[in-house]
Amino acid sequence: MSTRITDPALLARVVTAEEAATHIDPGDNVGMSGFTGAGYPKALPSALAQRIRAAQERGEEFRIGLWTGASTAPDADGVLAEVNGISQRLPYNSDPTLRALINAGEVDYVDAHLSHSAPHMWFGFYGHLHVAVVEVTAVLPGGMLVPSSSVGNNKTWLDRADKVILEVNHWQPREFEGFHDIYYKTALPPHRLPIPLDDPTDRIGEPYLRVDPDKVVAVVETRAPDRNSDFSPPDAVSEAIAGHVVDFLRHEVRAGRMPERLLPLQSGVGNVANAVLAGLDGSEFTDLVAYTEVIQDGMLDLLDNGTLRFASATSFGLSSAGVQRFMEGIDRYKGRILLRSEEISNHPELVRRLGVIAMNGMIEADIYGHVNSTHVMGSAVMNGIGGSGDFARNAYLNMFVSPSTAKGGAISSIVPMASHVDHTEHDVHVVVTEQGLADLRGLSPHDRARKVIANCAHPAYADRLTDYLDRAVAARPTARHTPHLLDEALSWHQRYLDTGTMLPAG
Ligand code: 0RQ
Repeated sequence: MSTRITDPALLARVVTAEEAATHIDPGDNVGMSGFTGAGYPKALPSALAQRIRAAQERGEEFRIGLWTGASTAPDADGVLAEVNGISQRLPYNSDPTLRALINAGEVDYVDAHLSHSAPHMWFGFYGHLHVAVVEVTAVLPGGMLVPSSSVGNNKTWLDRADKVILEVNHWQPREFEGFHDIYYKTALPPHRLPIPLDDPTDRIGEPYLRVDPDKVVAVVETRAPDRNSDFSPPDAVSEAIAGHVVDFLRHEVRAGRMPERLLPLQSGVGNVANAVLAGLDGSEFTDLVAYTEVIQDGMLDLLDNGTLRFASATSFGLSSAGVQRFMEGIDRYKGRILLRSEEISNHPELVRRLGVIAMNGMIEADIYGHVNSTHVMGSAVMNGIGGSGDFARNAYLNMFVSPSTAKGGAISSIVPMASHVDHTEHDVHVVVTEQGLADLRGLSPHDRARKVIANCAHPAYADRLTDYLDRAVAARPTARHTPHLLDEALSWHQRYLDTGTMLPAG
């Protein structure tokens, strides 16, 4: 197995995952690799979960703080959540077992902007990092590491942790060497300099992560796949959403607000985001570039047929079929895909300067254009804000997309007042559902509300929303800028809650 480790000193540190797990102690903060189910450690978390369970059986408390790039998988977050071994989690989670513990109040979840996670670690906002556990593709002499299918916060975890455990995954293609661009010239204020990235295709760093070999306490070899969740095939609803988005992009080009090759695209995670990319497939748009976080299957399609020329991201988020396609054609993608640290892929200044078009999913939008990306019924977290705020707040143009209803039509995704706000009316440009698209730029709150209801609400809810707005306007003659009937707005979600079935699955 050891062909992937060519540093003799680090080769000598190869141990089993169980031995490696003994380097993690109760109360440690552990920085793991992993982003959208890609590049997370495959063996160490299960071994650590066993160690935690054994300690619990002896009556000892054993929990860790778990920090990552973004989401991992059942064999990382999931196994640790099953033994209730996580006390604090940041910056993003989508694992259902861990989500249930977070929503039960058992785990402190710090739902942070992804672009903040590495700098906030460096600023000392999160406390001390004891151990880094990072998956890599290969270990080269002198502690040079070929990263794997995500970069996330790995640079920061490797630099800041007292101890490092490396997982060398032979399942990850050795050809990954050259797919990464790790920027090391970051500094803390007041010594920060502009990041010299002028175009999404620019290389500004090095192809390798670096680790101080003296900090490496264990190396584990694995051969296990990433999470590789499959996507639902686009249905009529997601195809309609994609159609509205693509028509709107055409409209923006015709209006002279965007070049024919558009501006760099960012697309969020999930089925709807993937379907929007599928909507660009077969359109007249070609030669586009992406400056995004995650490369989902839809982006591979676009790269394959020339719609997309280049994609900069921090991670893959492919289905099993997508992985197979990527692995078979890996040489074709080399030079057209670059993975960066998430502090660069999501950097607000770069997103603003490059003029990114940001397209992200949402849970609900209110009539005035406040968007909730994270909380069902205002209280139960679904996944987290992830990179949606990094991109939306700084984008040239942002769009939030969602079916107009959830749970088989039982819930309206357009509501009088968002039950939780991640993106405010000041940030949100365009709201899209299968019903239509509301372009909110330059509109007053009242006009935004009429447009969101008319264009985006499902017909089963539109009249109720109009009635709400009419009565709010009538009832608040001296507060008509953004009128609300507070009791009614706040009780809008209560009838769903009363049914007891609408909270996210744990
Ligand atoms: O739950 O499967 O249990 O029924 O939310 O909803 O419609 O499948 O949509 O997969 O596109 O996810 C906002 C969650 C949308 C995602 C969100 C329930 C719905 C279903 C998923 P079930 P869909 P998607 C870059 C950008 C934040 C992070 C982000 C997300 C589940 O896009 O996590 O944007 N975004 N990052 O039933 C009750 C509603 C609901 C609702 C949806 N109004 N009420 N439940 N659901 N709307 C990537 C990263 O940062 C890593």
